Amino acid sequence: MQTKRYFFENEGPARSRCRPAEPTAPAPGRIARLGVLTTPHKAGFVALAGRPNVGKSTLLNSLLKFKLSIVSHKPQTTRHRILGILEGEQFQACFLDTPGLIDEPADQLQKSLRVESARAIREDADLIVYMVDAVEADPRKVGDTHVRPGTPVVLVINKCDRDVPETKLAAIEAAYAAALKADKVFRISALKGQGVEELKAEIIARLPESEPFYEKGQLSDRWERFFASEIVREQVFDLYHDEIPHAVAVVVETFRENQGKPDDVFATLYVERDGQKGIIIGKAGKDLHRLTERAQAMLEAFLGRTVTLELWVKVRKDWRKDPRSLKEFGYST
Ligand SMILES: Nc1nc2c(ncn2[C@@H]2O[C@H](COP(=O)(O)OP(=O)(O)O)[C@@H](O)[C@H]2O)c(=O)[nH]1
Ligand SMILES: [Mg+2]
Repeated sequence: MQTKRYFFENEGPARSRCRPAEPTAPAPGRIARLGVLTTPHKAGFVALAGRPNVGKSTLLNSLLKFKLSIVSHKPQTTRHRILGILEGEQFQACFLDTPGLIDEPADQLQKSLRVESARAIREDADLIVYMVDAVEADPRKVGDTHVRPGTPVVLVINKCDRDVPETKLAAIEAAYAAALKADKVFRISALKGQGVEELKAEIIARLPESEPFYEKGQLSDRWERFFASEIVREQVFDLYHDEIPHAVAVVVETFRENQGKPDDVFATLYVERDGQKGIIIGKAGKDLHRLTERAQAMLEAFLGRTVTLELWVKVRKDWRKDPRSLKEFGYST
């Protein structure tokens, strides 16, 4: 089995760290040592764009055949730009899963999510995979797509496993393809894997010639502790309702590998009000216990080793409106 590595030293924006400072001369089909002309290596950044909940993270996981990005049926689950690397011998596609383009941000956190998404689309992408939901999309409300003129766009209509009339699909396709100047359209189901291989082939074909940006074999640029906090957050989205999941930030305080014993992962869940703390913990701590058990099992499956997960709950009043707390919890402001 291929070994998975998730992290790269010195976390930071992918492009600033990995792009060469000066453009390098194009490689016109490098000559291998024996004088045989080899196919040039291709590599590039592919932004997954679109509104929250259209299925961007599901597509990323399907492309990677590995669950890297957390998914839930509730909107705004993804809060960070997540890099997922798909590679072969001659290519490296660096996917940027974005939180999504929220129409009307309600607080500082949502504003930050929107800015982060727009930035990934504008600055980092060699190719944009713009996704719309076959059921929810309204061809009359295309809105601001944030796509920079000149960036190639592939339009993806997702959730085509759902029952949607052809006339509606055609109208969505026409409206979005025109607004985005997309030259290719795919109808897929990221959930069922329908059309994903064809989309993948198209993406790889469009990558520019380039050396790899990341060491081969690497799956992401984040530390394992980042994925630990995401896995806890995903379980919060799964187990709690209404406003609760949106009001929770997870900070991993300790991630310690222990020789011959389970790793220690200690994390704090920040909520906005005392009442939310009570709900997370539940009667006699029952709900927090269930959350801890489930998140621990998911984390162990992700890491492929045993861990001891401990969770604490603290109140940080209205943290979603407070730039300092947002920064402390790892959100760009
Ligand atoms: N029926 C159907 N549901 C999907 C499909 N892709 C994603 N979903 C669901 O849509 C919801 C949002 O997916 P997610 O990947 O988190 O969307 P994101 O916010 O764009 O990243 C989840 O409940 C997914 O299971 C699909 O192809 N078909
Ligand atoms: Mg997502």
